[in-house]
Amino acid sequence: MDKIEFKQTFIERLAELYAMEVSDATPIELYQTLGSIVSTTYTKQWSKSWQDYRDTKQKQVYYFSIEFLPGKMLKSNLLNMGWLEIVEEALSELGIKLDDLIEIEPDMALGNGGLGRLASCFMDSIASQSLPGNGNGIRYRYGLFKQRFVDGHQVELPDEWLPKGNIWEVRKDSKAVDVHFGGSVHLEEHHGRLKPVYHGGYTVRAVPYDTGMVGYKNGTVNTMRLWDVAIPAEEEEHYRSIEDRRMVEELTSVLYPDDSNEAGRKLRLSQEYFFVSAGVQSILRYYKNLHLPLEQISRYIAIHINDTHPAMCIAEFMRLLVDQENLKWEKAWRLTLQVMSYTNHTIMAEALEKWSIEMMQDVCPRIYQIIEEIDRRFVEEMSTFHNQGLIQRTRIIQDGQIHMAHLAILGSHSTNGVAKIHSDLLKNVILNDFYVLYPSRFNNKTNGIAQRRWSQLANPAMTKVLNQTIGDSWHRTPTDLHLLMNFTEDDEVLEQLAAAKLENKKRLAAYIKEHKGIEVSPEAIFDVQIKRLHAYKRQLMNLMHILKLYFELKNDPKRDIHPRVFIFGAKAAPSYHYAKAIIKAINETANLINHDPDIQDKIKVVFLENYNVSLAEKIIPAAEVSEQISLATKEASGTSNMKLMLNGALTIATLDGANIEIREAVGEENIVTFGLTEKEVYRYYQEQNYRSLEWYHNDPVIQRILNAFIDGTIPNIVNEGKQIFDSLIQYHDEFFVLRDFADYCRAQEIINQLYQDSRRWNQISLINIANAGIFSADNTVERYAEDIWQIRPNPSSQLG
Ligand code: 26M
Repeated sequence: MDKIEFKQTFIERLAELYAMEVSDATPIELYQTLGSIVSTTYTKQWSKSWQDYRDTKQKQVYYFSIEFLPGKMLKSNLLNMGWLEIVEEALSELGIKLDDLIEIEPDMALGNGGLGRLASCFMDSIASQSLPGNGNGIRYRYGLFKQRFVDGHQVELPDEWLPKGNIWEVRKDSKAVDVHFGGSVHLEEHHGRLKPVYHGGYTVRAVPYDTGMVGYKNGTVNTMRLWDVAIPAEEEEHYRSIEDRRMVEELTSVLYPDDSNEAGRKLRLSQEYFFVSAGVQSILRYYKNLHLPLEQISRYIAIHINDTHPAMCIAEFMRLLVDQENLKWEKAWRLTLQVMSYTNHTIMAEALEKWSIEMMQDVCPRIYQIIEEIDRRFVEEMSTFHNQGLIQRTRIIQDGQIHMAHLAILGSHSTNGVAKIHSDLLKNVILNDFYVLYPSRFNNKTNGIAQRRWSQLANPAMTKVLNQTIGDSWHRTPTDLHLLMNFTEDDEVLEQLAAAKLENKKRLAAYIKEHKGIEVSPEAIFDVQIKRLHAYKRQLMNLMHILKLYFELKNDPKRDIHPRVFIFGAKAAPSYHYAKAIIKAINETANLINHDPDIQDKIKVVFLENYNVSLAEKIIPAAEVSEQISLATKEASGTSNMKLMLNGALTIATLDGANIEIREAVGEENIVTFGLTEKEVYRYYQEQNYRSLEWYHNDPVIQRILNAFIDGTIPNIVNEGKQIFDSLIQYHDEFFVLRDFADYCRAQEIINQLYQDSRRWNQISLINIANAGIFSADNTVERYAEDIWQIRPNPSSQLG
């Protein structure tokens, strides 16, 4: 499609849809028109992709995830179709700014953070690598809450994204499946086999909404299938009361907003079974239509379990094979292991999913029976070779609870962590008992990011410099960013990259002015911490360092520091009071410092509201310092670290998660690390000799800062300040904030010094960009495809 053709099509489509001309149309109408052209264009490739997969019987992976976090899709679809530039120019010739239309689309925010965003980065890369892969999840009517600040407190508002119209989804009533909940089950003998007989309970209909996942200039369009719930027409009489109907509707109404705490709610378990059962049933229906022997299903189908939330896939697959397809248990179990694989995303104990037997029996009694049988056979088989201690620690059902991670590991052929250190911790510490039993199942797949979204799409200024300097092969081969290493001494390139950064900083400064009314200088260092608010991520340590600088400047207004803007973006789970206290403390500190004339704008603190994918796309290109300061061992991988380095930010980091691999990639001169190491953290655990109180008593700087939380220095935080103070002193500072604080301040001073030498800084920035290529999710999914899923690129995709 060329520009003239596109303009023609645009004018025609606008007339067809709205009987309007460009000059009369509102931005929403223009957006809908553009979206309609984009989606009708890729629809042909979409049906061709799945027909290819079906007709040539290619093995496909199904990525089961209770969260997907794609953000906005218009620009990324344009980019991947190779249309971005032409459309931008054509629209501008029609007097339309593409960026204005892009802003209209609501973010699809059906995820909390890292895990959901990773799933969406994978969807992009799977399609871009021409791999036959599908997403399977839930179409929540409300995504992650919208965050507002009222007097510095977080307030949550519902995310009503659907009424604004989702132009990308296609409802497929003909592909609906039924899911049964509740009631009771007993087994009856039937032709020499035990068959389940169901009593009571209720059946709901799962209706899929499919969204095209457009690959990067390769003609591949895959499917992300999200399930909505409906009452089956023939079951209407069972759902007479309003309560009954509401109970059904509730199933897909809202995303649980907690990414750290397993609350054990029945509705959550029902959501899990709902999308698992719908997904697995529809996969099996597809496979049976291929008319291949069931025994060979693992040659054609792989199912990936993203964290334990979809772990019931294992039991549901067994149910269908045994109850419906009449396979022998042993054969069904062999197939299940071959088909299933699992990724672990956290070692935080409170996030590990467990369900009580009663609740599982209540929600899906047949699934409970099957899990019980898996557990029984495991204990029986292991008893000949292994000691009871090991068996009791690894079995699925313990103390009346079902351990979902145990189910996921025992019922799959692969368990992976998301960064080297994390995978090693799984093997050697957290899941060591399982590693002893099944060493070959364990592997690492370091996370990656959708590189094109986080460079070309979010940062056109930098992209332009890169294209002029090293060509554009890095668009498809991200490791070609390494070509930039030939320019570490090229002043012109260094200046151009710095100019691009300055341009992005100016834009962010304007956004900050508009949304927060805070004036920040684009000459200041833009220091960014963007991620969910969590104690282990230690936003509090960042805040303490800000207070340290503040007190130093109050004492000595001439103190020589380069002006800095500290930028935060973070949502706290609504029930996570401690995290909310930290938000309030940051907001009040921001107020205090930003309005203090003594500070002369040397430090500014900006907490941007409602951090989401779209806001990330505004902040990251302008960032110069990337705060990755979790306590070592706690952040499984992190992915904002990768996005920020790709955009030329310097990382200030603990040796945690993927930070370690970032350091390997850039070299230790080009990252600033600090803090306890994994070994030191574990030594403290072993010897139980960390006394945070001593660090408070022995360090006057820490004392002054902590006192500020309780002595009124930071205003309006009487309760929050006390809660924070107590967490560090009375409750022993679980995440070693005081222990790491001095070293963190040392690292921050290195950053300050480095920035004085702008050439050196620009070089380091360039080196970070140059070495970000290995963190492309294109690479990551290639490893999954080869090592775990055993799927290959579609031979008939049109690469290039
Ligand atoms: C639990 C209970 C109820 C509702 C939601 C949850 C829940 C949701 C998300 C629990 C955990 C969830 O995700 C954990 C997560 O996001 N982990 C992050 O995964 C990223 C991708 O692998 C990593 O980069 C991060 O380090 C890791 O924290």
